[in-house]
Amino acid sequence: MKKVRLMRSRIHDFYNIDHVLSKVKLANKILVITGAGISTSLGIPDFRSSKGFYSKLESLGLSDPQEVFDLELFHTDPSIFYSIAFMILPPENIHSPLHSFIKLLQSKQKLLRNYTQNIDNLESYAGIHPDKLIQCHGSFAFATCVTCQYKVKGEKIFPAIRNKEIAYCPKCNSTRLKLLKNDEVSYLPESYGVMKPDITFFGEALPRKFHDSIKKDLLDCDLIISIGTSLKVSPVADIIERVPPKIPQVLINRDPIDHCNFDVSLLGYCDDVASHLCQKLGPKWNIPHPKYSS
Ligand code: CNA
Repeated sequence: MKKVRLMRSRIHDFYNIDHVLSKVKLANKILVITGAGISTSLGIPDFRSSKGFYSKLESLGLSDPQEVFDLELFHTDPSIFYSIAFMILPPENIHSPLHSFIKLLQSKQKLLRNYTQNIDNLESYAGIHPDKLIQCHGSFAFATCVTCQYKVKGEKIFPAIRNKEIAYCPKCNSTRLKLLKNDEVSYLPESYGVMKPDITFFGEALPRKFHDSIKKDLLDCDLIISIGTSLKVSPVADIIERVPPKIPQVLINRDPIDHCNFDVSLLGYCDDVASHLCQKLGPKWNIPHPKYSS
């Protein structure tokens, strides 16, 4: 476990790990914000760390790695996304101890909502209830045809992703092939009949569920815990700014976050920090460690 370090305090009576422990004990409406860091222990790279996804893309010669998730570029050339998506393809039936920690908060009736920026859908394997979960940037759970909106389970397009091939819509593909054969290719958009995973690209609106919930949850919550995110992507990053000042805010992250004013920052690997907290919270706070779901 990396050393737990305390940073600046926002309000006077909430500034150390003991305060976090007592607040977790008392709270019953915890708003948990999560990001890629809660899945890195399973081998899924995050985006912005030195060994993250973006650094890998840079070595592939992409000038701005975020372009891979640009909606316009996807329509112009879906092969770019499909050539690298295998790198972030989520494993199935697996979750981290940190996912178990969130599930434990839910089981103890303490979880108001988990706002996750992750697209790996691992929260569902951990048993986070759909009502308790906002997948702010969508997920790989489903994929939709950009032409006819036909929807399939995400797993259906995983083989194509693994093979670095574009996944085509089972309904539109025969028309696409016919049009191509008839030499009408110049009229055919590159993305005709292409399946797009239901993840939110830059240039797309966040799912409605996010906007419907966040306003009320900010008024209702009694503790915010932000875990494994650099908080660099709006509007999720803005949640922290919008929290009423009386609500204590805790960060659990490997690296410090300097642009937000958390009351307490517990710096370290989130699985370890969560285990440490649970150990201190007592014997009824056991988080299961096996990473595979039963
Ligand atoms: P990010 O910007 O890459 O930040 C990740 C943060 O997590 C960094 O601050 C790291 O210090 C921290 N971190 C990494 N590993 C650990 C760990 N084991 N314990 C604690 N902290 C750790 O990623 P964000 O989530 O902030 O950015 C939002 C993007 C990332 C969303 O749009 C996601 O869709 C996207 N993303 C998701 C996944 C996934 O679903 N697993 C993977 C990669 C990227």
